[in-house]
Amino acid sequence: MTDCIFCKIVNGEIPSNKVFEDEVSYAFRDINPQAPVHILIVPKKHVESCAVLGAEDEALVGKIFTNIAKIAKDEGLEKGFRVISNSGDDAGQTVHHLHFHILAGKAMGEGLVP
Ligand code: DGP
Repeated sequence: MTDCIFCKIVNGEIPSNKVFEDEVSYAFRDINPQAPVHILIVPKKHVESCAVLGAEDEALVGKIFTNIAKIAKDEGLEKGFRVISNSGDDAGQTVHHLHFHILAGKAMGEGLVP
């Protein structure tokens, strides 16, 4: 998509602090970190959110999650990390390109919703 920020990050039109890349996904540090470690991993292909995933995306999402495990290992997140994907307005999704937040570096407790 031509006006999508994350598509522009994936294709290098907007600079980013890259953490990891493979053939289907790209991971980079969030511009507005909400934890000491805050990484976003996105599919290279434009997918709007979790809400539109279909059977054809199962391998892609599986690969993204094994990549999350790799990133967590490389970043030394042995003490734990949280993975969040906001989908739609009520969830507070601001960038409409599927992304998974990887948050770590502090104790976050048990609650998920403020
Ligand atoms: P969400 O609210 O789940 O849609 O999160 C979008 C995240 O994307 C938010 O934490 C800030 C981040 N973000 C937005 N624009 C940019 C950008 O240009 N570069 C980087 N690195 N992160 C961005």
